[in-house]
Amino acid sequence: MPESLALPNDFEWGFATAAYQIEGAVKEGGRGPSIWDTYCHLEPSRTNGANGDVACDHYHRYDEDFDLLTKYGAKAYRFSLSWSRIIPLGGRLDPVNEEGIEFYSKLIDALLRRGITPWVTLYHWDLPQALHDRYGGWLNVEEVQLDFERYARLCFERFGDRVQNWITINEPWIQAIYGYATGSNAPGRSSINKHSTEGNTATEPWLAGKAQIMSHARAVAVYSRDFRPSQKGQIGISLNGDYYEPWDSNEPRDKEAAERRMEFHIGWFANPIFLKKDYPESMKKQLGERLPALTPADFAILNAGETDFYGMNYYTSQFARHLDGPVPETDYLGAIHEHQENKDGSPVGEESGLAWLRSCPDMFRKHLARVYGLYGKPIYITENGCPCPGEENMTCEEAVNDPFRIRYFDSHLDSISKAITQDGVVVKGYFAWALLDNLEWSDGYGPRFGVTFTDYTTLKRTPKKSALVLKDMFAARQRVKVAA
Ligand code: GBH
Repeated sequence: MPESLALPNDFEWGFATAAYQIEGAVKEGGRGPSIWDTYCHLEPSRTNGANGDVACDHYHRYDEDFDLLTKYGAKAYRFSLSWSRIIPLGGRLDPVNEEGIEFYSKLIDALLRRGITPWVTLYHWDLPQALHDRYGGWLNVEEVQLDFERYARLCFERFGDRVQNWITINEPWIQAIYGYATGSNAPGRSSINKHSTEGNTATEPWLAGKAQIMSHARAVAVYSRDFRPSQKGQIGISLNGDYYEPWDSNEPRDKEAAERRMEFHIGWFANPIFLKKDYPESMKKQLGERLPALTPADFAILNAGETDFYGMNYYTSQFARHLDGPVPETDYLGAIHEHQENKDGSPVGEESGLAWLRSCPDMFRKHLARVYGLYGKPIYITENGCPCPGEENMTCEEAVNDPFRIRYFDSHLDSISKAITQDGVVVKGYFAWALLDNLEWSDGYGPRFGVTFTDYTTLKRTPKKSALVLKDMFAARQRVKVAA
């Protein structure tokens, strides 16, 4: 049998962040407000009083942060651009903020100087507030896709000479569902959340989903026609979604429930984007007219470009149990219950520092095989990580000793190696979430996902042990030869 390496030598790896979670400096350099600035300053607070006004102050400290990347041995770094730093009002006829362009340009150069490959996400949940006010933001499918297209084109024009790896949108599912169904993320719209005064959970998330699918499609069409041929880069999208197993493995309806849950999570976006096909049948059946149709004109746009890779944000897995009886109009899970234990009481994985996140490396391997089998594109893990049990209440001295996180990384890298060598899955890169402890959205500054401890009073950064071992974990797997 021929031998192959557990991980290929050109395997890309590094750390990830997102603009609003780390930058701060929200009123500097001509930046306009985003829906997250507004959401974090609502009264009463919906974010435990936290906001991104200062965050990690990365805006002023990026050089220091990139020195950390060098120290950790990272080959690549994934970060997002704040749309409203670049176009403060967001729209296609609105002025460009040259100071914002200049900021990201310097940041990209600072990475390249260190030999670190930039991976740029155009959108990580921070819609310009002006677009929300002007026409309802992600609820206005026709308008927002044109504004996103212009924003994307501008970024390709200004940064594409140095950036060859693009991610259009981070986790459109979270933007649509948390933003417009549960209201637990900006813009906080919901008809089932007592804090939300506006919104319609039965209809709005499905519009926000279509708006993001079409915004992605337009950016990819522009990149394919006008930029990829000369800039020779690649473009993808980062989708979240847990892996689901049936709660009762002997119950066919639970098996269907598990599959349906993943269609509601992933197929919603991946069918149109990667397969150029309609939404999954299960969604059309349950949602009917509330799911805005993809028309022939939409497919013409989807067909005008090619998405090069599947960005996978993976944290955890769950069990799915079918729901008996009528499905409420506000359901967005696909008529299932989610569980962390199966019928026999076996837990899905070891507990981390957050209730929703259990460590499930074996189901990660199955997830990789399922996604690759269905969509057939090279996969980059664009986020993977966890807070350690109890870390929220630790001092810096305690938190830097993070064996739980080290084991989490190690076991998930093993799953990737097995998926590649034994299951034939094409996985080409891995980004640990996150470079720094940062603003965990509506959970505030409590949960710590970073490989670097951030002291939010002094803003001092201290590497945790996990930051320094990833390099060796990759090197070891790149030396190991396995029979293939
Ligand atoms: C990613 O979202 C984001 O891209 C990133 O910005 C974020 O910091 C990171 O993960 C860590 O969370 O059970 O009600 O407490 C992951 C999406 C959002 C999925 C929170 C799980 C649990 C909410 N996650 N959600 S709850």
